[in-house]
Amino acid sequence: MTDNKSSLIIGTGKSGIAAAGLILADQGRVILFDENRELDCEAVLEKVLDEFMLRRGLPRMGQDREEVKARISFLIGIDSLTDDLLKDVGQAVISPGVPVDGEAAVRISGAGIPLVGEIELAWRYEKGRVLAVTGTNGKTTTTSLLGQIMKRAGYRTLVVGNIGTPYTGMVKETSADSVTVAEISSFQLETTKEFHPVVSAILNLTPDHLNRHHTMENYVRAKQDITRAQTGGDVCVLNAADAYTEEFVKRCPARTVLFSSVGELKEGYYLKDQVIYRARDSVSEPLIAMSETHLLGDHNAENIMAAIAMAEAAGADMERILEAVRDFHAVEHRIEFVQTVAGVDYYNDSKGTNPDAAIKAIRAMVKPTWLIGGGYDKDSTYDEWIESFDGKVRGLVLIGQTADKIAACAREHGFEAIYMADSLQQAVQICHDNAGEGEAVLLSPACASWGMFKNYEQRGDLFKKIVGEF
Ligand code: UMA
Repeated sequence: MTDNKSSLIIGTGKSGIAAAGLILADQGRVILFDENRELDCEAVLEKVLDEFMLRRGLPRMGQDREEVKARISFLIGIDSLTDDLLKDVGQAVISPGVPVDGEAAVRISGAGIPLVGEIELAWRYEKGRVLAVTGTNGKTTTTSLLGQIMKRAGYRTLVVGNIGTPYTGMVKETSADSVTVAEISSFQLETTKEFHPVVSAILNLTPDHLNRHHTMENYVRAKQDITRAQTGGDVCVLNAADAYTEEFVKRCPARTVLFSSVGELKEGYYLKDQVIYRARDSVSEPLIAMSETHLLGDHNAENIMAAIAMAEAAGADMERILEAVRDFHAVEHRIEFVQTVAGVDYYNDSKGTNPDAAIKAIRAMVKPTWLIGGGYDKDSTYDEWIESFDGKVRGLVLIGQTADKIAACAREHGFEAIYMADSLQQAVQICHDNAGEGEAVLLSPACASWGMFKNYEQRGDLFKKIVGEF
């Protein structure tokens, strides 16, 4: 902070809490703003205080807690943003889920207050190097894998960002020799300016979040902004097989490194007959076969190639890189391969807690699939999910509160292969009894787990246990 004014934190989710903790640890004052009128301010206050104590390495109780409480206040609901109150605000830190063209942001910038994204705020404190991953799909897998690679290659590595660990919460731990591996969403990129990764990657670009970005052009621009502060001394890894990223090669301010899962390259990384090659000066050498890894599918070959390219550009040794790739397992509960039983592949996508996430899982399936869905009712609609089955789903086995609602929706769309189960155990058994060799079973419920389980992790763990017992 440049003066004594407060920082207004827009949004009090994970991002806002971490940003508040960072500013408070720097002796600043924060005003927490949220549009949710039902917000439990006491609970948020406790979380902010815990975050602050954690960042300062202090015990969670004590005098410091009282002192810092005095530097926190709340504004709830859009009407609370009066010009009078905003006079005391020096900057506003906007959470990724809050639209930059929404009423709150417009009101705040209209009052002359600079809007800073959570990533941009963290960047001001960064002491080491940053490797940043964006793209429509595969970000989390690539980020996790790259994090594992950099650790294996001996670097002090922090993994942050959209993956679920706010960058502002970790940045104080960076040092001149540390490497920050960051998953960055299009929402986060809308508000970056100086954020400067030495290596970036745009994995792929297909329409997503268009309700927020309005047009594909805006969405693509936001993603490309990962290179905004990069120069010729930096590297940007791009997918040669993706029309949007391929087109960016000519305009990218950083040196580009390409990968492709669909054709050989003279320079870069490519997949041929399920083997990943590296081509340099038109000479190719095989690096690793997909069969040596625990990941499946060409989309995962792309994630692996991107992570290898980024790590190599960051100076990691190829032996260590390949060791880490061989050891890496899919991110838990996210289209996670469990095992093959009697020729049937079982996948755990318990993290598919909404129709959108579940659609991605169905799309990733390459075999006829027995799908387990249903759970807690969040008032979602299931039409698009059912439409995404696209002839691939052999049977839909339903559990939980939403079972009847989903069944009715499926029938409306002409899908009749529906089975009802009273428990996850019974649902998996139905799949096991019906699935034939060469088929797959996928737990991807499109619903939260609440009501039957504590969280999606518990649901996914039980699924894996049941499969393990077959
Ligand atoms: N809020 C408002 N006004 C709004 C929208 C939200 O006041 O218009 C308030 C809500 O009432 C709530 C808070 O803002 O209290 C939520 O903020 P948020 O939506 O930014 O969520 P966070 O918990 O801070 O989590 C965010 C990311 N969420 C989104 O981008 C929607 C998380 O990504 C990220 O892991 C986390 O920061 C840490 O960096 C999640 C996500 O869904 C996984 N990302 C999207 C995706 O991957 O597709 C982009």
